[in-house]
Amino acid sequence: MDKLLAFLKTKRNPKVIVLTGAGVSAESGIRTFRETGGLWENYNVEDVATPEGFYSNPDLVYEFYNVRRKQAKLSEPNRGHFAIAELEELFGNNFLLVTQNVDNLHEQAGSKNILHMHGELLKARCFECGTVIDWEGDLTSDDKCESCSGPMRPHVVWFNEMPLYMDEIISAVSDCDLFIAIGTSGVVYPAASFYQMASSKGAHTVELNLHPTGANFDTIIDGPSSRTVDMLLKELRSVYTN
Ligand code: BV8
Ligand code: ZN
Repeated sequence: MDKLLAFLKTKRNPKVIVLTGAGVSAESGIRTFRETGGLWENYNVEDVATPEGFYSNPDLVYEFYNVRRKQAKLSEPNRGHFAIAELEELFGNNFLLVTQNVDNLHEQAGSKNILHMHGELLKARCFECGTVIDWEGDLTSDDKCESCSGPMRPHVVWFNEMPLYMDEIISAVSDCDLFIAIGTSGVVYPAASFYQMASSKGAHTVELNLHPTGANFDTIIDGPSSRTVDMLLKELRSVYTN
């Protein structure tokens, strides 16, 4: 952490970005994707998380997200989510949370400035007019858009679809002082490239993961995020609590 603290002492009001992945929700009982027991062990990505998969078997895809929506609704935020919300309190308007997660555990833990770049499980979107509405129950092919009666889909970004808020994210990543990736395997692009983008503009990059991913972050803290975010928060408070 010494390198991190030395860097931060040169920054009075640092702009901070946190990028989270499925690992942050793992201790809330939500399965990750690529670990043992992960989602992709039981499902073929192409069948359930691509537009082609949807068109060839919509009911399988509706059901895949209905199962995950039910699971997400039964889950509670864990200490890692709450500690990330406290990071936002520490840095105020200079803080942005970009999440790849489609659950709403960050919101439940009090995070405010959040961009769900891969969409949100508890929302549905009209295929025709793009209207996005809250959706808590099961979604099926019978459900139609209230505005134009078009068919509805989960408001989730599938593979080979453009993630959401990319312009906003890229400009924030290119302008941040501290980039913290928490609980992501760094496999999925473009999210996986953000830390290098931040680093190339002079940011200090930090990885919090159960096991280091091998990516070359400046600071690496391994362990469960329910513990490691608090470790980082303590160090950051020692520099920034006025
Ligand atoms: C796009 C929503 C272009 C769906 C998701 C070849 C090379 C490079 C790239 C590509 C390629 N071929 C195709 C691509 C592009 C592709 C991609 O990156 N593929 C990868 C797999 C090779 N990307 C895309 O398609 C993206 N779109 O590129 O569009 C385009 C351009 C122009 C016009 C149109 C389009 C879209 C990607 C979004 C796909 N949707 N999710 C759903 O959720 O069902 S991705 C999915 O993966 C989730 O969002 C998830 O969040 C994300 C990343 O996974 P992680 O969150 O990192 O989860 P994972 O299980 O992998 O890892 C968990 C980590 O947590 C582990 O490291 C573990 O150690 C750690 N952990 C576990 N427990 C804990 C912990 N850490 C801390 N504490 C713990 N307790
Ligand atoms: Zn519509």
